[in-house]
Amino acid sequence: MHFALPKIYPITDTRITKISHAEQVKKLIKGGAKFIQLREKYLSPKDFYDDALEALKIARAENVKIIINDRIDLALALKADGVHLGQDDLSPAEARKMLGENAIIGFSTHNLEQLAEAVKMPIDYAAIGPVFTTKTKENPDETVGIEIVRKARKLIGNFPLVAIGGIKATNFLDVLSAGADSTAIISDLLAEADKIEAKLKSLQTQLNKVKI
Ligand code: TZP
Ligand code: MG
Repeated sequence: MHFALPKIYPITDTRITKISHAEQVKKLIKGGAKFIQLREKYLSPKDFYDDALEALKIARAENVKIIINDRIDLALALKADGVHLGQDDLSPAEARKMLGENAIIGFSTHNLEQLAEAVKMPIDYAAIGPVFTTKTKENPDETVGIEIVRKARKLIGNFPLVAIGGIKATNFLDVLSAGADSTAIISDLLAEADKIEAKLKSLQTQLNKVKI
């Protein structure tokens, strides 16, 4: 693997924050983020492209990696570091063909069957979720619970695993202890736009106090 998954994996959201992806990236980088996913479900491709291009410029200058949710085409046009794909997006195999060996490709799964299939694909990490109830995703799959993280870890050995969905300051350490390499967090990190940096730092402080 050519990159290390951070234990805290921030994902941007313009509806929650009411600020641009670029502004969120600035704040997240100040908070210590090294790897960020841009997730945009509502802006036009053009508006998202412009915002993401700005975000990428900021990230590049700080050696921070940016991957794009859903859109291989935009990832390619933006020369982003990779993509995160869902079950209904173009496949990871297609993404690998288009983006090349060095791209970071993540893939979402919602149960152990999908996860078992995912680890055979040309991906850099698999995500599983929603672990807990989430309000951020429209029409989320069924909540899988923390137990599935333990089962997922047993099933896939040391394959890189991200847990997502309803993860917050009060439960992320439990999710990491259950076997996730990384916890992807949206609303708990972004709820107050002017506190994003402080929030990420406080998560990191919590993390530094324990051995996981
Ligand atoms: N995939 C599964 S749950 C989810 C996604 C994108 C949303 C996670 O958002 P939050 O606010 O951290 O629950
Ligand atoms: Mg998707």
